[in-house]
Amino acid sequence: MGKLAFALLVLLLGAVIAVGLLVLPGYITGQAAQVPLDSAGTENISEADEMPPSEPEWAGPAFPSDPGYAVNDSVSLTGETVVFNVTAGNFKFMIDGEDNPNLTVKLGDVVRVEFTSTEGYHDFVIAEFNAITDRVWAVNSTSVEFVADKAGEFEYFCSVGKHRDMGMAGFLTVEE
Ligand SMILES: [Cu+2]
Repeated sequence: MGKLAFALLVLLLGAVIAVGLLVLPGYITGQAAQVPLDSAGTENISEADEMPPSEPEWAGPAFPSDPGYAVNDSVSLTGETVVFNVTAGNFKFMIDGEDNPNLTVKLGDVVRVEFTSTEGYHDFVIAEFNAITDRVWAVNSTSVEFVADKAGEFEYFCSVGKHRDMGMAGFLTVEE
């Protein structure tokens, strides 16, 4: 190999390495900067990871799967249907701008929850009544209806990921 060819090869290698050093770190940090942030400034990675679009249809939580309409015989229906329009975001439920409001109904009421995700991927669950909506992405709606056939205080929550622990929970009070 001639000296000139060797010098050119060295120059070429040097140029390739220099470009690699300059471009690669910028590329990597550029990728990292693209992690989506929610309004609170926290990283949104886990939520996106929880439900890749290719995941099979959710089979539902491991709660008893009796139909939600199995009304306790000793409870007489009031004939009233109470409708709650609940929206969900990261990471709270809202009704009329109030976060995780206390819901109150009477024993024997039919309860209907009209549920809309305005941000992220969520559901609405009250395990004791087997009340479980579909899981929906923003902006989509679903609903669930059940009979409040037990008196007491029952937690409603989002069963997606750790959303319940992250603040997506409140209470339904069923008054006798
Ligand atoms: Cu959620």
